[in-house]
Amino acid sequence: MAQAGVSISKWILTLGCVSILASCSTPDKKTDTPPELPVVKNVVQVPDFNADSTYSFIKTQVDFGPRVPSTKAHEKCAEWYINKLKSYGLAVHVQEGTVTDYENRSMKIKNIMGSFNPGSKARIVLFSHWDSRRIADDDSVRKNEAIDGADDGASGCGVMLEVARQIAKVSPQIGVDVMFLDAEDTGEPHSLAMAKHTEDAWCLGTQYWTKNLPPDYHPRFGILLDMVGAKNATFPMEANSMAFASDYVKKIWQEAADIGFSNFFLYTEDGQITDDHFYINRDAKIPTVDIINYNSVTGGFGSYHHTHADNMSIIDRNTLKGVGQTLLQVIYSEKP
Ligand code: AHN
Ligand code: ZN
Repeated sequence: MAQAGVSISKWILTLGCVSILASCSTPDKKTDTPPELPVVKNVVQVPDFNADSTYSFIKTQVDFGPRVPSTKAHEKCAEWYINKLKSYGLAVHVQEGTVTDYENRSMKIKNIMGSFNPGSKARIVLFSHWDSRRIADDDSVRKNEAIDGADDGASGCGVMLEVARQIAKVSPQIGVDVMFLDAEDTGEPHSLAMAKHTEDAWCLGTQYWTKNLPPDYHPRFGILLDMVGAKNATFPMEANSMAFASDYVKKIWQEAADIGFSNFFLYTEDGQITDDHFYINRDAKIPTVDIINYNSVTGGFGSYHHTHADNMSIIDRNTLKGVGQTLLQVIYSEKP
């Protein structure tokens, strides 16, 4: 029903434009050449992204406790994602694996993919890591305790769940995957990184996935969400995204500008971040853009980053709305 409503209103809008033009043309001059039609931007009906719903999805994740691999909270949260995605009618595939971190700690991981319209060749994929960091190495207190990761982990996953909830109600024209990547925040603390800096200590879940990709998986492009919920967040055009997927960066930033979110999506190139998208671009060859809160002028990542301040109090519905509505805009304007 909802789908029919959308296509009908699209027709009404189109016919409306044509009839206005027809009535404006001078009736006395009979000519064979039809009046020149102005270029009207495609009118797409885009659902309303709900920031309250997203906020509650983030809170549910945080309430499980830090989602550190090989903990009870991690296990419970995985179950919750799976049930949630199934409840929206998405096909769910769970990739299980074992990875080891920079100190040879072994952990069981789950990369969880929800697929809307799995049969469609034309598709795009959203990514976010869902694990939380096991240490608060950038804090001055309780450095050895895991963080809530309300922004670093839960925010992107909350946005993906809300996207899934929306596309379940009104079908976009393309297939959409939402991928919950595990074990991203596994890198060494700065103290160790000085001595033996290994960039590949991060993004272990993604590195596992890119080495064990689903067969014949070629989505058009990907969008990684990393720390997309903090108050006054800013998302620069990040250098690795520009190197691998600049056309998609421009497309997404343009959609954001069109609907009034240039306060979040800055037209400045900044940062070069080894994030999940780096491996997805380089190894899986899916052009993927990182939407990440980063600003080199104000110190890089937010001051809450990898501290206990990364809790629900920094999450802002305006930021969630800016990101989520932009994503829906991108998804619903994508042609098969
Ligand atoms: C590096 O610092 C090399 N990558 C950080 C990516 C990250 C960590 N995003 C969230 N937490
Ligand atoms: Zn992190």
